[in-house]
Amino acid sequence: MLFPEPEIVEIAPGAVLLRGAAERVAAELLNQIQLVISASPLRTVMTPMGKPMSVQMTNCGDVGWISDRTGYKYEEFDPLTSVRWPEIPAVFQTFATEVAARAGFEDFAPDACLINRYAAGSKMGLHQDRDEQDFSQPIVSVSLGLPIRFNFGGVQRSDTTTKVALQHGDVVVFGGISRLCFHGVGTLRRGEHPLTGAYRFNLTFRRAC
Ligand code: MD6
Ligand code: FE
Repeated sequence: MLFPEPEIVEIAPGAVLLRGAAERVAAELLNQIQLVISASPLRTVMTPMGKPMSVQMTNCGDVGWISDRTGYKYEEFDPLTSVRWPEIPAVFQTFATEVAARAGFEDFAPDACLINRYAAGSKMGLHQDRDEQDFSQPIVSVSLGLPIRFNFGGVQRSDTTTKVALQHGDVVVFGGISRLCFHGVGTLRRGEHPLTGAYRFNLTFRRAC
């Protein structure tokens, strides 16, 4: 499913960018994203501080990541529909396992996939992904549609960040000693992409349980 040799750029030890690795499956991923959204709609969530996040989100998988006034957590049921999140589509699962292996993480089997949709003005501040059970498992992140700037820091919030432009089809895999590094993305600029229109989608695959 991958290009034979996606260009691999090391962002930090344990964190790599596989440039364009999702380009050939992008249309299929986007079709499946729409199916997930039709079952568990995109929604605006509140941070524990009581502010709305600028990114809209939904999930598929055994558990889904959500934020509300009580904190960040994984839930088996979609609080909006009160039923389980849709299953992770087979093409997502196969792709995530394949790119993780390319980055050196064999047998990655995600049980959660967060779908974020960015509109012009959406951003994501520096954060750690630390709501999962097993930090030996990496995270796979897929960028689709409009480009954005990715900021990758260290284990302290104040550490300096490496900046990388994430384009349509780019995949970031990070684990190992980078697993708990702070990261975030800049503000999405207005634009038009042939496959996603005015938006950027980001899929993040995790082993949560
Ligand atoms: C984004 N990404 O690309 C935000 N988290 O829209 C993340 O927060 C992220 O890219 C964990 C691993 C990879 C990521
Ligand atoms: Fe993250």
